[in-house]
Amino acid sequence: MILYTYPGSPICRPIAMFIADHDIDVEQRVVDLLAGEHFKTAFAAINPNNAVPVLEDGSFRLTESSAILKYLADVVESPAYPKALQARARVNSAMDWVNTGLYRTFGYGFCYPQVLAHLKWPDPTTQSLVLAAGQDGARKFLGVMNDHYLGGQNPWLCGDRMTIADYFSSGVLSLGELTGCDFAAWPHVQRWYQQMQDLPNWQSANAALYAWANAVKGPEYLRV
Ligand SMILES: N[C@@H](CCC(=O)N[C@@H](CS)C(=O)NCC(=O)O)C(=O)O
Repeated sequence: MILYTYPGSPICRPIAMFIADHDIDVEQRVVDLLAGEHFKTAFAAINPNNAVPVLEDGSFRLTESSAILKYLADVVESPAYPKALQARARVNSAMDWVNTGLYRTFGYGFCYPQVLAHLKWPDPTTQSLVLAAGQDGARKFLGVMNDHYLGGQNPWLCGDRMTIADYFSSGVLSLGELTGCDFAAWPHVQRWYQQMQDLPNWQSANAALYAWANAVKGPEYLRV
């Protein structure tokens, strides 16, 4: 299989970690987003959305990070994507929650506009309003993650086992490293994020995140 990827991406890193954890034979081809390679004809033919990740398994081509994690988990029959109907539905639900809620709010509404020039709002008033709304929204999502997903007896997002929902959400939460966020106000989230970071392949799968955090270090960013 071939994975078109970008090492800093919060939705590609969880896939890289899953591949490493399960020792899957996947060639990872970096698409240089900074150089605009994703807009060139060759890659646009692979993904007309001009975005990574893309997985190829022979002639089968799959876009969307969440779907790719699920596909890979099924290929290797990983217990991280349970087969039992309701357990699987719960994982799907958590991943949709991350993709359409947490990522949109914490990533696009809060972290990215602070560290990515093309996602900053040129007008300072708009930028402040966007960040204030993003901060509020992110706090709400972190509260839900803390109290609903990880509260009680849940060591992992979907119960007592690590699932692909944990992989997926750890990539999104790790964006907080860029703006110096910590999750001390949400102790279950903080404990869970540490648990993810302690996993053997975390450092190698996320090396580009730390390089990126280092490169944008300096300004006093807004934190959650
Ligand atoms: N919904 C897609 C989103 C893909 C996406 O936006 N990927 C980013 C990397 S994190 C990208 O390639 N962006 C290209 C760009 O910013 O122009 C997925 O989950 O795979």
